[in-house]
Amino acid sequence: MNNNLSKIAEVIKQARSILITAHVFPDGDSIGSVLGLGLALESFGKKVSMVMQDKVPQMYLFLKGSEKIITPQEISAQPDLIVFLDCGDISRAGEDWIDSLVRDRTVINIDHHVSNEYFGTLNYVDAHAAATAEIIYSLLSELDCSLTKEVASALYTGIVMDTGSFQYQNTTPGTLKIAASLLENGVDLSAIREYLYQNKSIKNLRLIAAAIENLNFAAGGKIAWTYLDYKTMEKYQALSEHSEGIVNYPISLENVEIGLLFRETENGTVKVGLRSRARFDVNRIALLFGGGGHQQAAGCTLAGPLEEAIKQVIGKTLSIMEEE
Ligand SMILES: [Mn+2]
Repeated sequence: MNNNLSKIAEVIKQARSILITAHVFPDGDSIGSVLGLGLALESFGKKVSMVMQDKVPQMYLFLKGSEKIITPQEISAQPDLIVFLDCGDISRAGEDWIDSLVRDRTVINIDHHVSNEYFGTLNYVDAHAAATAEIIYSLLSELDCSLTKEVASALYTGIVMDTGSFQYQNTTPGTLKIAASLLENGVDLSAIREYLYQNKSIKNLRLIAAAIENLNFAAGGKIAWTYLDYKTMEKYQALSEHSEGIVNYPISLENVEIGLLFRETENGTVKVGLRSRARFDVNRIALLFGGGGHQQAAGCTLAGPLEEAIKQVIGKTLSIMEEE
């Protein structure tokens, strides 16, 4: 069950030391939400620790305050409140560090994934919010917090990235109103465009080329899938962040209803990204393999090997497509 945002604002106001975290392999929304809330709470005089298990990808380092995001090993303060952002369950924040920390502490869970497990002491999950950053915007207005340029830019980045620049189905009139208000509060649109879209590394383009080379089809062209094996990642010395966005290529083709990217990691596990148009719910497929996400964008991880992961996920995708 959801608590209301005013209750959550109340609990935040009472806390002195607050730890804010988000999911592993951080994306624009998780980083933007952590920074938006973290910087705003710092301005209230709170002791804030912004913690992420994985490094902030290069492309987001332009956001002011990103240098304050620390790893779990660097945590020095004992928080009296822990806030999870953009995490469907506790383990999304990582392994080995978070479980002992949440024990006996108040946990606030703010998220927009349909698959959210309501694991917090207080929960606010809005699956209709395009981004967690959208919810943070509303929370900050509950807190009567005026938006600085830094906070507005962080939240705007989260919304831009989770809506595919306001293209995806999740973009609502409310999303655009919030974006408008963020622009009014000093977001520098051309700086954000350059950092997010005109700042790609050659490694990213090499991986796109490889993914297009590996493109396959099923269900008479309604499913398009591709893969990046670890050999290819190694060949270009690419990190997982260099494969960001590639999952959108298969779904960009005409007549394709579901697009998938399979990426083999160093330890042999396979990360699967799924995208769909309005007609199919890829969250259902991701859930079958212990993952989750949204109707039109979801993900999961399989043990591997790569060929076996492809066989299993494409098999389930075919049967779900037949059902719907
Ligand atoms: Mn998100």
